[in-house]
Amino acid sequence: MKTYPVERVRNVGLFSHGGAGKTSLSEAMLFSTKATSRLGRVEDGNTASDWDPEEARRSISISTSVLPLEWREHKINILDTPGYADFVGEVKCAMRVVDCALILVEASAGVEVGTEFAWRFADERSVPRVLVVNKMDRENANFESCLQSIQDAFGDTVVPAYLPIGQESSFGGVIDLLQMRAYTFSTGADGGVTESDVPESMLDAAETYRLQLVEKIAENDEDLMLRYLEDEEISADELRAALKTSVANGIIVPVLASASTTNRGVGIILDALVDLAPSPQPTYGVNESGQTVPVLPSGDGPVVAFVWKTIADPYVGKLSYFGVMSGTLKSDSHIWNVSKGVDERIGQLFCMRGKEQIPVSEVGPGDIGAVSKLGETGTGDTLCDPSFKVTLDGITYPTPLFSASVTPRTKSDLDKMSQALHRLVDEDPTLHIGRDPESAETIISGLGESHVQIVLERMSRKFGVNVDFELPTVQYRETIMGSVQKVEYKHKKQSGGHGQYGHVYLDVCPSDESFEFTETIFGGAVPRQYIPAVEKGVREAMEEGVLAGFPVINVKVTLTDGSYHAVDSSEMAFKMAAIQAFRKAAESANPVILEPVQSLHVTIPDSYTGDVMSDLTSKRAHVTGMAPGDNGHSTIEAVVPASEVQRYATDLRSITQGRGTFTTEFSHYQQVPSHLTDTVIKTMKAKQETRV
Ligand SMILES: Nc1nc2c(ncn2[C@@H]2O[C@H](COP(=O)(O)OP(=O)(O)OP(=O)(O)O)[C@@H](O)[C@H]2O)c(=O)[nH]1
Ligand SMILES: [Mg+2]
Repeated sequence: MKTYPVERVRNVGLFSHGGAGKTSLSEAMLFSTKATSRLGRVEDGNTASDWDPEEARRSISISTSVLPLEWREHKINILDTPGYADFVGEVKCAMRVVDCALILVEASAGVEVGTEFAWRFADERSVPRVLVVNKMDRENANFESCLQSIQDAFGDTVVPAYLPIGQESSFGGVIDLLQMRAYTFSTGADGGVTESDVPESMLDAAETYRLQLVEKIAENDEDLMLRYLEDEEISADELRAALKTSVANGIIVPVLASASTTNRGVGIILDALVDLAPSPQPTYGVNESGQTVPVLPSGDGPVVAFVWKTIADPYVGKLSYFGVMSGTLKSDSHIWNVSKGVDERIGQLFCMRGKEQIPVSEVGPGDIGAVSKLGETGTGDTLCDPSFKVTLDGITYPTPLFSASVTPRTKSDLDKMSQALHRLVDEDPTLHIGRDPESAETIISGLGESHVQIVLERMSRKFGVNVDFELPTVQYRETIMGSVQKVEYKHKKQSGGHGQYGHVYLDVCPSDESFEFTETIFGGAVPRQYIPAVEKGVREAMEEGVLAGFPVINVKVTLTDGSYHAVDSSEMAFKMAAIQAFRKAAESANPVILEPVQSLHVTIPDSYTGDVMSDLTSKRAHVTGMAPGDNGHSTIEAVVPASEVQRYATDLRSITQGRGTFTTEFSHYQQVPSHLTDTVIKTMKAKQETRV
């Protein structure tokens, strides 16, 4: 593929709610630009973008693909992102490097939660937008009501630039409102169009929408406004140029219409990307002295590149995808990773098209490429010329919402698991791997249940590591509700050989502290040097409670009396006596199980408050407050047992169709209700047996 000057490059991300047709559109674009010779179908698992076997199997995109194509002497890098909520990390990474967000909306559905997220992420980075009403050929497709839902959701910056002719099975063309020309689609899937006058029957509608569009354009261009008010003739090209400026400034979002699986309206979209979408723009970085400096997309400037994606390819190893913000990155060169403070060798550069790796000798300003085998570099890092060390903005990722504990199936899985998990984290910054110090479980956390499931399937397929996964063990605790005094235990072994003798009396009662230990020994009943051993014994006994083996908290233990043997007493003997005495005391001090309680902050559109509240009640939650938020959203504050919300990401998503978000953190412990205690003990015992 040839190198294009920056003003002829377009980096365009496809974003939408899951299933709106992004991959199908990218496939039609590749076919229309002759980058591919056949029109693949998502259902057949043969699209260029959904090349990962998991994607083909599930007919959804899981990670972002880069699909470069050439149209009208321009290079358009299409980034086809996943729409499924669990893969929002991929969406954020793509949004970080594109200069235009092409947001798709299904003509029969209107704005959905995925559309709102795409719009919000584009807002966060002020990325210019173009909207496409796709699936115009489908049953119940309705451009007007779809447009209404978009304008209701996102305001009047959204205006149609093209009007569809017909819808559902009669979707046969579009009207270019600036030129007032109609383009009728050919019947085949070749993407051909025939230009003609606007059909009589649509003239009024087209005039109305054209007026809206022209007024919007003129509103944002003083010269044009003057000429418009003086009824001066303004050419379509002039209007288009002014529209392009307004798109780049985010003040107009033009709407187009298409049916991507039948390749209708796709050429029009490609034209709009050339004519209306911005080319790569200057950005800013922070230099070594902390100043913000401009980074200009010029070919002969110092190289500055941003790594926005990493994949662990089983064959070429680590592949880092980057966008060049300044200069020209060359194969067989060296570059400075300013984020990690290391030099990196740049070997072979690639232009990626789906899974295809097209070797290139250089990647110019504003363009997107990939390089293999970088050492330390990860997603979010800035690479730059050592003479111009600047750091570019990183990427903020959502916090994990679902955790699972993973257990390798075989010894060889165990040997390979840790490395495989770390390669998966390299690929997916929204994944977290940890080890629970208490249960010794390996915990993987992600944005949802299917996210974790798919990642583990990927680990099995890509790295041959098979694991089982389940919800992590809930960190229960035990404590006592009653007090007991003078609990005695004598540890005595004096049958030949070195004897053991340790004898203690303990008072045990509840405490607000996690643990308190005191002694009121009188007259050296227990020699001072053995008292720390008694405390040690009590602490050891508290590691495994008498009810279910959970750690014991909130107790006060007082060593009140005891006796010793001049020869047979030892630290070990007193420790053993203390362990048994504490266990005895705990058993008779009304031991109970405590469950961890989380505080939960749930933000939802007001319309879901009732459902979310009743669901929380069914989870034994206690709502502590509710506060109105922005845009008709409210935040519910609650405390809820941790065991009830291990799958809250899934539950909240289904209650609110993915519009709810939540954060949670540990709050306190509370007693497990008596009717649940047996279940907790049984579950824990069963888990312990499987581990042995
Ligand atoms: N009738 C019709 N079906 C379409 C059109 N575009 C996509 N589809 C179908 O809609 C389904 C989803 O299409 P995809 O292209 O996978 O949608 P996507 O936005 O990439 O989905 P995710 O990657 O999961 O977010 C597939 O069954 C497509 O065949 C269209 O314009 N018309
Ligand atoms: Mg897709």
